[in-house]
Amino acid sequence: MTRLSRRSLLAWLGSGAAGLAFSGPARAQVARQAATPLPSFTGPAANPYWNGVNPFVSYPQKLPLLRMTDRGIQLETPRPYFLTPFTPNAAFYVRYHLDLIPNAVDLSTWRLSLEGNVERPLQIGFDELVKNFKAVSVAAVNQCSGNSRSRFQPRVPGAQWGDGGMGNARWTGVRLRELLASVGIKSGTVQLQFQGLDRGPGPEGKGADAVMKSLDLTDPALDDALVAYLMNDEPLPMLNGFPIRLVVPGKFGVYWIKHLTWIRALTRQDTNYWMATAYRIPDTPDGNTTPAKAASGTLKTVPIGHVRMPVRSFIVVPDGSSKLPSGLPVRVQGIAFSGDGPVMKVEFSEDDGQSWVEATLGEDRGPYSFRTWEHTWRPSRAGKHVIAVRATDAKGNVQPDAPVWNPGGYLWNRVERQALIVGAAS
Ligand SMILES: Nc1nc2c(c(=O)[nH]1)N[C@H]1C(S)=C(S)[C@@H](COP(=O)(O)O)O[C@H]1N2
Ligand SMILES: [Mo]
Repeated sequence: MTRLSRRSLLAWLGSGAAGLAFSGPARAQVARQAATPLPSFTGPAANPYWNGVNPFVSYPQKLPLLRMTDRGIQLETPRPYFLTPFTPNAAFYVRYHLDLIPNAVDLSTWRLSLEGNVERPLQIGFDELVKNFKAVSVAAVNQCSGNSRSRFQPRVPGAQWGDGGMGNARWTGVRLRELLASVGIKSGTVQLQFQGLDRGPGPEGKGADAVMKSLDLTDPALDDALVAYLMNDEPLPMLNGFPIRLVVPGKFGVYWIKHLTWIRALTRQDTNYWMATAYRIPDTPDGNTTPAKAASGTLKTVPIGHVRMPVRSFIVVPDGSSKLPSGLPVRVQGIAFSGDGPVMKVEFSEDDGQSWVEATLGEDRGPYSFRTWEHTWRPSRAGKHVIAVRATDAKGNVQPDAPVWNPGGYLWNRVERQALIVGAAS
């Protein structure tokens, strides 16, 4: 983090503003909507998987985002915000499972609780967390495991995300391992459980009324995990987890618990609804299976936390919303990322994935960040073109051109395409 932003946060704490927390209704305030479909959907060469036709909706601290559902709140980031490597906080997507989300947190009484199988249980205040522990920053992509679920064939239930169920930010906070060391994790601990402030009648009732996610104590992803209080050098928007959230670089967003308030050392595997029933993937290569196998009832599954986010890349512009002038070069731009080691290569195809050339990578902002890329494309002819992009990560994983299928609608990372029309010379 920049020293400046940490200093200003400390000043903000010192000013007493911390006790006031944020106000403004964040819940069930379904505000101004624009029913105008997005250009990229209606354009001559539509790619409905970016954006779709959902209405724009405004929530506190947010720019108009695409409404997926409002109970719980799910808002998708429109495509143009992915033109920059860091997704603005006000445009960052939002995903909640439950209805009762906080619209203010009083930092004078709020405490993060470290409990369970620990030597010295701790209740730590926000300002102590900021002042008494070393601040660390990491650029990391937060992606919902169901991002792009709307592509699944056959369709699966769940939020029908286009590609905007993801975002990249610079997260600043305290290393989880350092916090754990300060309370002393006792032997016999197998998992750490994380829980936030939101509540509500969950799916299936039975103990699902608070989202709780757990990771193995020995999971190397926890070495990189932060308890974050800044997002792009500002306090977290309420809808993204104010005052703190867990950040687990490389893992899907479901583990990035918002409004984090309880960390528990467990002596046995967590069997709560959010681990044992929800967010499970087939225990197969790439989490792939078939509808028939899923229906058979014999499919063995594991929590999605057993895997890291597969490598993906996206074309952001051009978006197909207007004809491209013929005879002129086209600057194609996008982003790529992987939860499993940095992106090493991004390739561009002008012929629907038949032949590939290497694109130029942008600045390296760390292994978990969006990596921007660009390519100057000179269309050889007028008419319809389908361009494509694919990325390769440091482990040698390359995006497949075959779609994945599983009943949860998780792990989509097929090669992306964009149809375009190059205008005939006049
Ligand atoms: N407290 C809490 N944290 C949560 C969730 C939730 O419902 N409650 N949803 C998770 C899921 S499934 C995702 S994809 C991410 C989304 O993060 P965002 O809303 O900040 O974009 O938050 C995760 N953290
Ligand atoms: Mo998610």
